Amino acid sequence: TFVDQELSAAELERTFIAIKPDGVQRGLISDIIARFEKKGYKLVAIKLVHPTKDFAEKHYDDLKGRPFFNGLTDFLSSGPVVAMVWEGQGVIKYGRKFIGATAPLASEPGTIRGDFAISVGRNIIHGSDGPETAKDEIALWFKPEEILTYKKETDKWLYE
Ligand code: IDP
Ligand code: MG
Repeated sequence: TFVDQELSAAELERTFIAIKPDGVQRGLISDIIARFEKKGYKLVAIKLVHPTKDFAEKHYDDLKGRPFFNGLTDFLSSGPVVAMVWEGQGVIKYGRKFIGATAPLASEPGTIRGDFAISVGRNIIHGSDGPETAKDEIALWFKPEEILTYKKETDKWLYE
């Protein structure tokens, strides 16, 4: 039966999602989590972290040298962040669709940034932009033992 099957590699795809300090302060944690949860994605790791400036610079390493880098890393390290790993088929790409465009005013209504944010420097959520960054970001934010593998009864209603 399905429940005894091993999950396929696609179903085990994982992405790193973070609710930035503005999303936490504005009380948007549950709205954001609900969207991933209701889609059918599986939460496999979660913690509240207050990143240091140094850690924020590591996270945004690829943006070093951009004019907004200092403000961005100051902001990410300004308060608690909800760090998560979500798992499921297509979760990296679909997670980005859920989030919307980098600039909230360019994000469609129905997306997280489209519905809840206005300015690019306060766009409330981060999501990995591809398989390589997902792998690197998960490894940066989580120890392997903090990421759980488990079955949900609903898996069989989500995947055929
Ligand atoms: P992403 O979060 O949609 O992947 P990136 O280009 O990776 O966008 O940039 C990371 C973060 O840096 C953005 O989410 C946004 O908060 C901030 N950012 C990007 N471009 C600008 C800008 O032009 N001004 C201010 N902040 C920016
Ligand atoms: Mg990015």
